[in-house]
Amino acid sequence: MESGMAVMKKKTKSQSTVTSKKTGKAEAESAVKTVLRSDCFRIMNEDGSVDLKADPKLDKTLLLNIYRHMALTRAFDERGMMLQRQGRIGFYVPSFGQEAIQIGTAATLEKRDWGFPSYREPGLFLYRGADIFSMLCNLLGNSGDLCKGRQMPVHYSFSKLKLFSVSSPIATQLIQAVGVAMASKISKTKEVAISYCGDGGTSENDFHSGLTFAGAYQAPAVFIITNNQYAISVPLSKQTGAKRLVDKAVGYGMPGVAVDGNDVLAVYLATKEAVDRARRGDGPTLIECVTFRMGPHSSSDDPSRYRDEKMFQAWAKRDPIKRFKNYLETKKLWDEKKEKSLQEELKAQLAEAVERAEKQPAPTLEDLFDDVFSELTPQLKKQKAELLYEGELRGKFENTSEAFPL
Ligand SMILES: Cc1ncc(C[n+]2csc(CCOP(=O)(O)OP(=O)(O)O)c2C)c(N)n1
Ligand SMILES: [Mg+2]
Repeated sequence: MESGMAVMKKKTKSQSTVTSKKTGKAEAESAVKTVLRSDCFRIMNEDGSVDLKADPKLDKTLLLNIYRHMALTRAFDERGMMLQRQGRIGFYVPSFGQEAIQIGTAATLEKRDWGFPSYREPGLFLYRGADIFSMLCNLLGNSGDLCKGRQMPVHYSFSKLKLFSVSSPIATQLIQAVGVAMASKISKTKEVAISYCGDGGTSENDFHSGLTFAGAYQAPAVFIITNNQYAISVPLSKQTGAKRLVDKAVGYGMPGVAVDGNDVLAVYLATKEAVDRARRGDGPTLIECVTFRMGPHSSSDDPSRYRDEKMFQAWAKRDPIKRFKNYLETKKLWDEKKEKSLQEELKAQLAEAVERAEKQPAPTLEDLFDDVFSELTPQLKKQKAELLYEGELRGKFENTSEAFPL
């Protein structure tokens, strides 16, 4: 079966006639170089090779765990897109090409720290140990979902892992993170709050409010901007007049670092320094991770209408997983045999979880009324009785599969 990435690529190619402005290969290459600015901190060269003098010599177990979770995130995204294309789920948001940012940052956190992801960070959940079965049940909206199917797909919620529920309105998670960080400072627990938003998210008031408070109160917070060049179809050039998103840090009185977001070692080191600084009581940091959104905005989007295929090809050469694999191979920590066995293991793990998740029954109609009020209001009691009566007339679990795709 073709991978989700391959499917996206093919689709883009066949529809590339829609693109109004064509870029030559060389132009695309130079456009990538302009985006991956020279001020971006990086450890690995674009082919994955590393100047051994600059090798951070991270622990072998950590390196392999990072690689495994980057591969798992890719496999999960591919599975999510395939399930959506097959009509088995209604909606999915892939994070293709952004694995280094998700896993490189997640790997710096301790168990006591807090994560406030956007909808494009499945890897943060996976690295913190979220159960794949539960994540799939969220996508299916069934009774195995911890939110009993009452959230949108990809809006995971794992409070036990100290990961806040994903919210759709962009950048709202930043002010939530700052609130938790300020609580940590007041109660001296040394817990750090990390939050994520996109380049588009930086235009939101919540970005401004969050960073203003964090700067003023020196909250132990780390802000990750995943600058993937697009907010749905809106390119970065239409998002801001700023030359670099990281420059916004100055206005909020905090240090800012720009990182090559396709270099997992650089992402890890920059975030680790920021997390350590926050834990020491030295305040917040803004990190701009520069990358490219390799997939569509969501399963409902068709990027070939506003992006040139050649940009995709130029960025594919800097694929963060390929790049890190090359590094591990150079250090004799990885080879094709290990790769094959990892891919087979991930495939089997996902297939088994999908099979189990699809067998979970739908949530009950009663579930709609739970968990909001300790006692239902008279109006809700009336609505519940009416709905249950209607449910009985129709058959409680009517087939709603015709309703997809959304
Ligand atoms: C407050 C708000 N405005 C608009 C939207 C619609 N919307 C959903 S995603 C998105 C683009 C966000 O882009 P970016 O922050 O760059 O994140 P990315 O999707 O690239 O990860 C928009 C405008 C929304 N969800 N919330
Ligand atoms: Mg974006």
